[in-house]
Amino acid sequence: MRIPLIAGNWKMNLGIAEGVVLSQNICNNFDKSWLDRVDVLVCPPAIGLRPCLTVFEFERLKVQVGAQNVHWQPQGAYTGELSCDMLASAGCTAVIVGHSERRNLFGETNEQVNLKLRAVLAQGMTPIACVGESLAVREGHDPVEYVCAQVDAALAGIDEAEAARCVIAYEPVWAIGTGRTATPEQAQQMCAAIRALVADRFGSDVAEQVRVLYGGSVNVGNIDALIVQPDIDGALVGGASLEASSFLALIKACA
Ligand code: G2H
Repeated sequence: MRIPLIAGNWKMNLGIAEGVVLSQNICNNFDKSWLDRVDVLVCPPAIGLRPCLTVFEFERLKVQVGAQNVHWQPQGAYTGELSCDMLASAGCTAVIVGHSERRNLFGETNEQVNLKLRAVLAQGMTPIACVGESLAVREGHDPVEYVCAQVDAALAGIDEAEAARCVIAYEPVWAIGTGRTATPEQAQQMCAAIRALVADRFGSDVAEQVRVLYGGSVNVGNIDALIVQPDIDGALVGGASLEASSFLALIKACA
């Protein structure tokens, strides 16, 4: 039985003070019994990781913090980058890798996503590997084949135990921040295909453990129809994670 995961991706929003206020507002209205049924993660900008985690720790609320990106090398001359060890030292337990904004705006390749995912696993943290097709791929090609190739590349070179610790987030690029969501059926079809691919590569036991999230304009109005899909194990949430009220409503809907 997979426990759903609601992960908030704050992207490049909220400075330290604003992030602490949002974290405190999440705590103030959080029903702790939800955590019996759903895992909750927030991914602030890197400077907010430790301050936000301090709020959750002070309130004794087991909300985890994760990073939005990482470099795969342990240290060295990589100006502006952060290593897995650095993120772990800030209390991070998860890292988003291969978000479409990283792929499209910063040229991140499938090979780099794989290096990052393997470094995150080696550190003992949870990688959240993002995959998803553009509108051009959805309309002109085979989106399932395209997305499964991204998953295959992201998970290359890892073993079954490592694969079972991965989270995969299906985020169709055409649904990100656009207000346009995939229908629950479209999302389910792709998440099922991803799970089938994991089963083919790592076995059905691993496929039953891997959490597959949906992301792309998830909000209070569409979460109910998404979370009841058998292969959707939660959501990676951008815009709706920036307000405590909407983020809490999403958590409650999955609890
Ligand atoms: C997709 C998602 C979070 P939003 O990028 O990863 O953002 O919910 O704003 O579409």
